[in-house]
Amino acid sequence: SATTVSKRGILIVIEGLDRSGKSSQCQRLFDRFQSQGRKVRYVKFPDRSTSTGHMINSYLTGQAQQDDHSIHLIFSANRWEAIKSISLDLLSGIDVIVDRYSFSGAVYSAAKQNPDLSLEWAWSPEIGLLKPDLLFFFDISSADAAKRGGYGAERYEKEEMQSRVRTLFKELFARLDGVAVHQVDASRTMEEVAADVLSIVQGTTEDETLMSSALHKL
Ligand code: NYM
Ligand code: MG
Repeated sequence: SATTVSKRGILIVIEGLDRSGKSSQCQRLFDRFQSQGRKVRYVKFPDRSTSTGHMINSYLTGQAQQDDHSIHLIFSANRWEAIKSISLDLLSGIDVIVDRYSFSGAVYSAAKQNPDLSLEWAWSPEIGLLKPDLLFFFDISSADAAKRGGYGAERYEKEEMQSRVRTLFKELFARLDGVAVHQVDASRTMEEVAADVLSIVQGTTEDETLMSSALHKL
């Protein structure tokens, strides 16, 4: 008469510059988990399908202007509105792979060089969101990223901006307590990066705790 308690899923986050290969690797990992029979979900932030996502998309594509604070909080709201569903999925044993998360949220805004948007200010609305069980930072220089077919036409896709974003990612990761980051050299081939990611994922033992803890203040 043993009661079976299924293990919760793990929350995997991949962060990095535009063109660092995050989406391709998230997709690869998703396919791999599926082929192994694991229950898995792929979430991408910003989620452009919701009403906050529509505002974000209009802003990124230059169709709309927004105050820097306002758009920052909308990016954060775009995560908060999804977090309940993510945590329910984790609790029901589904692994969740997340393409960009709070870390992008803080650094892209702080990289705008608006003196009102410090890294601390930009991080604050993320406090209380779920902490990833596994966090990857795909590291690539802005010059190498730009060589990959060049940046697109969206806001922020400029080499100077990306270079500040990269510096701020490193600063944020260095300052965050209790968040372990796996830095991956993303300038290599897709196969090399995938092999690294996979070996780190396989070396991660499932957390026995019922739910992952929350992100804390900087
Ligand atoms: N971005 C992404 C932000 O500025 N704040 C955020 O919270 C998130 C999640 O949106 N240049 C920026 C980073 C990207 C842009 O993301 C669109 P993607 O992954 O290129 O669709
Ligand atoms: Mg992009």
